[in-house]
Amino acid sequence: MATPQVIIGAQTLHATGYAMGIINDGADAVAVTYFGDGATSQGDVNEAMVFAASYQAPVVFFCQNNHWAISEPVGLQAHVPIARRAPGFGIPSVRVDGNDVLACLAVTREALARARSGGGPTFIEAVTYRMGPHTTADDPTRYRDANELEDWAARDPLARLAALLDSLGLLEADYSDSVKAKADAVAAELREGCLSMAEPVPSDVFRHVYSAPNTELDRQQDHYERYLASFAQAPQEGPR
Ligand SMILES: Cc1ncc(C[n+]2csc(CCOP(=O)(O)OP(=O)(O)O)c2C)c(N)n1
Repeated sequence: MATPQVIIGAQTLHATGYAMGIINDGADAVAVTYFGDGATSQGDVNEAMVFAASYQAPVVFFCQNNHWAISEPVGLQAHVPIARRAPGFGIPSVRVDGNDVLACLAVTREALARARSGGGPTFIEAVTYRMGPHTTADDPTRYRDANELEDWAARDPLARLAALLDSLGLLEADYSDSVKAKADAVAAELREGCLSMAEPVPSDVFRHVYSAPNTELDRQQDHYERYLASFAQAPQEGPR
C-alpha cells in the first residue's frame, strides 16, 4: 500500500504510474486508487485517466462519491453522474451503491479481473454519504439538511451487511462480538500510532522522494535547511 498524501487526487497519477510499471515488469498485479467526488474535478485525476487509457494500464479508479467535497455538494461539480465521465476517456465504468458492501466487492472483483486479463483500467463510482464533518474544523450543520443525514443513516452499510448475515443465520452473537472487539482494537492501535508519531521537521519533505540519492533534490534540501537556519541567526527584535 502506498502512503496516503494530501494533494487531492494526486494518488491517481501515482497508481497509474505504478500500473504502467506493472506492464513493464510483466507482473501479475493491479493498482487500485481511491479518491473522492471532489477529486474528480482535479486535473491530476483526468490526466491519470488519459494515461491509463492510452497505456491500457492495469489500474482501478475507485471514486467514493460521499456527496460532499467539504461544503461543496457533488451536484455543483458534476452535472452528470461521475461514472459517466470515464467512458469519454475510453474507460469502462460502473456506478454502484457504495453502502452495499457486497456490490462494491463484486464490481471491484470484476474490475480486477479485467485489469489482470489485459483489459485495462476501470472506473467505479460508489455512491455513499459523508456522515460526519469533513474535519474537526468543519461544521456541516451550516450547509446541509439534517433530514438528508437521517435518510443515509438508515442505509448504514455495516448494519445492512449484519442484517443480511443475520437473515441467512450466519451472524452468531460470539462472532459479532469478536468482530466488534477486533475493530475496536484496530481503531485504538491506529489512534495510538498517530498520537505517538514523532513530530516531523520541515526538511522531512525531502525524504522518501527517490529511492536513490538525487543531486538536485540534495541541493534543494541544503538550500532549504540554510534558509530555515537563517531565521535562528536573524537579530531578534527587542522589547518595545
Ligand atoms: C490540490 C488540493 N486542493 C485543495 C485541497 C484542500 N482540500 C482538502 S480535502 C478537500 C475536499 C476533498 O473532497 P473529496 O475529493 O470529495 O473527498 P472527501 O474528503 O469528501 O472524501 C479539499 C478541497 C487539497 N488538499 N489539495
